[in-house]
Formats: sequence, C-alpha cells, structure tokens
Amino acid sequence: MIEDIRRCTDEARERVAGAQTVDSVRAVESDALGKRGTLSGFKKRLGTLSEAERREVGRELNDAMAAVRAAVEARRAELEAGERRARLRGERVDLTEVRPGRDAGHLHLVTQVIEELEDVFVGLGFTVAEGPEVEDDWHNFTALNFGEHHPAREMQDTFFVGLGSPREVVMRTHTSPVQIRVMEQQAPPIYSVMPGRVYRNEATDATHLAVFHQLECLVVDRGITFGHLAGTIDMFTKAFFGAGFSSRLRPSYFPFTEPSAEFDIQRPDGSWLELGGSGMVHPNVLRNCGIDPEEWSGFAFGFGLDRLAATRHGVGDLRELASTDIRFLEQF
Ligand code: FA5
Repeated sequence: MIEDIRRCTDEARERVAGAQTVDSVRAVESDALGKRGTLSGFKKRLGTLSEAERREVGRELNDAMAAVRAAVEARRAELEAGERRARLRGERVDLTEVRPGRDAGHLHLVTQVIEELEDVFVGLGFTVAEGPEVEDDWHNFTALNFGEHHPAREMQDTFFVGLGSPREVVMRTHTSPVQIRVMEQQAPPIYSVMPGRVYRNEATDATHLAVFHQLECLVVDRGITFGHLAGTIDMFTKAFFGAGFSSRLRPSYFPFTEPSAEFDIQRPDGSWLELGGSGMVHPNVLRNCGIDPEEWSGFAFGFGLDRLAATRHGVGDLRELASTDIRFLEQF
C-alpha cells in the first residue's frame, strides 16, 4: 500500500507542477484530497491493516497528503500572482500617452451636455450667466420667497458653511439663486440660462448625487405667460433630444414660482423621465429684486443635468459620472 500511496502522491505532484490555471490546480486537489480522492481512499482502507502496519502506513499517508496539500497551495499562489500580474498589465493605462490621430483628452460628459444646451439656448436668443457656488441665505432661500421657518427650506438638505452667523452661508442647493443675481444686476427684458454645480446633503445612490449639476432658465418680459413656459420647454427638449421627444407639465409646488409645475420628457419608446421644476416667477421674487410685478412677468425652470446626460448615454448609475476611471470616461 505504501508503494501505491507514493505513486499517487508523485502523480498528484506532477499534475500540480504542470497545472497552468488555478482551476486545474483545484481539480488535482479534489482528485487527490477530496472526499472521493485517491489519497483519501487509502484512509478508508487503513482499517483492514494490523495495528503496526496501520501506524506505519498511516504516517506515510499523512505525510503524503500534507506534501500534496503544500504543493497545491504553492502552485495556486504562484498562478494567482501570475493572473493578477497579467490582469494589472491588461488594465494598465498610460496617462501620458498621446495616441496618433486622437486628442490627448476630451471634455467630461456633463460638460459636453452643458455646452450643447448653451448652444441650443443661445440659438433661441438667450444669454448665459453664472453665479457663485458658495451662496448666502438671501440668494439661495430668502429672496426666492422661502419663509424663514417655512418647511420648504427642508425640501433641499443644505450644507452650511462655517462663515458669518449660523446658517447664513451655504453651498448652493440649486441654480435658482443665480436668477436672483441676474435680476439684481440687470433690468428686464431678461432671457438667460444659468448652468452650474449644486450641493445637497443627501445620501448618494444610483439616481442621487450630493454634488450634481442643474441648468436654470429665466425669462422676464412684458406679457410673459404660462404658454411661453410650456412652449420653451417643448422647444428645447426637441432641439436637444430630437423631434421624437415631447414634454409634459404636472402641477407642483416651489416657493419661488406660482403656479408651479414639474416637467417630464417623453422618450420615443413612450416612457417618461422627470427632468426638473418650473413655473411663473412669483411676484414676491420679482419685488425682492426691484422689478415691478405689475409691469413685468416671467417664467423659470431648472433641471438636473446629470440625470439628463445619464439618460441620453445609457449610464445606469449617476455615481459613475463622478468616476475618475479613464476607461469609463473614454467612452464619451
Ligand atoms: C429645484 O432644484 C428647483 N430649483 C427647480 C426650479 C427652478 C423650479 C426654477 C422652478 C423654477 P428640485 O429639487 O426638484 O427643484 O430639483 C430639480 C432637478 O434636479 C430634479 O428634477 C432632478 O433632475 C435634479 N436633482 C435633484 N436632486 C438631485 C440629486 N440628488 N442628484 C441628481 N440630480 C438631482
């Protein structure tokens, strides 16, 4: 029996040494040491031996099994290291590489979307404005008709900045404060869009980011009606997405617009995507900016650019947009 054990052991070690993949090592391990393995089989036969023989053969068998186990572990570690090296080599990205006929870099997907939308709106006669990402309470909330203790303030979980008096300085929670800045600086008529980064203290998931992007649109002129709002939304969605897309408005609430509506776009397959909020600029907001609501009226809307970009390019998880993985970024 000792000879048989040695033969099985040598055979198993030879197979281990020749194994080229982790899977084939696992196969040898199971053939020799598994429940029905060749070496395990000898264990069952020990009972048929005399006590002296059993001791000797038992020792031989234990040593044999330990030797095969050690060979298996060593080969497995070797192959795993090799596979890891090969994978890393395959995933290696040379960030300094300039490939012929190809630009060294390109704009991020969200930046591309911002530039395209700016083109659409500039084509409709709008100007582009910007505002600061660190805002004061006046522009982010109070001038937008959020009452001091109004629950609507809690609609947007705010990151407060440790400057000034408590809760006075915030990371802007939307691009609507830029409406206020534009109206403070400029007399109507106003036709302006305001893209930018916004911040909310919320848990991130596939459809929510804590840092994301919005585009705000503001029109203030004489005789502006809800019809102009609906028409502008429909026109820009068709210009951006294509003629197969249409839009709809649903009643909603925002302190700075009255009436207010959320707007969705309909994809050619018939499904709806919620894009943003809209409404007629509230008279209090116009007054807060020194504009006479008896003479002027306006509409505004604002929507999420990350969701829009993700939808158009089939990105299932918004968090991927914040990825620094060049293999993801290179796709767009
Ligand atoms: C607003 O932010 C309003 N300022 C919009 C508005 C502007 C209304 C002008 C009226 C007039 P809301 O909180 O619903 O509204 O956000 C608007 C859009 O931003 C959402 O529809 C969604 O597309 C996007 N958005 C909101 N939260 C997140 C988030 N955490 N991650 C990614 N996108 C988000």
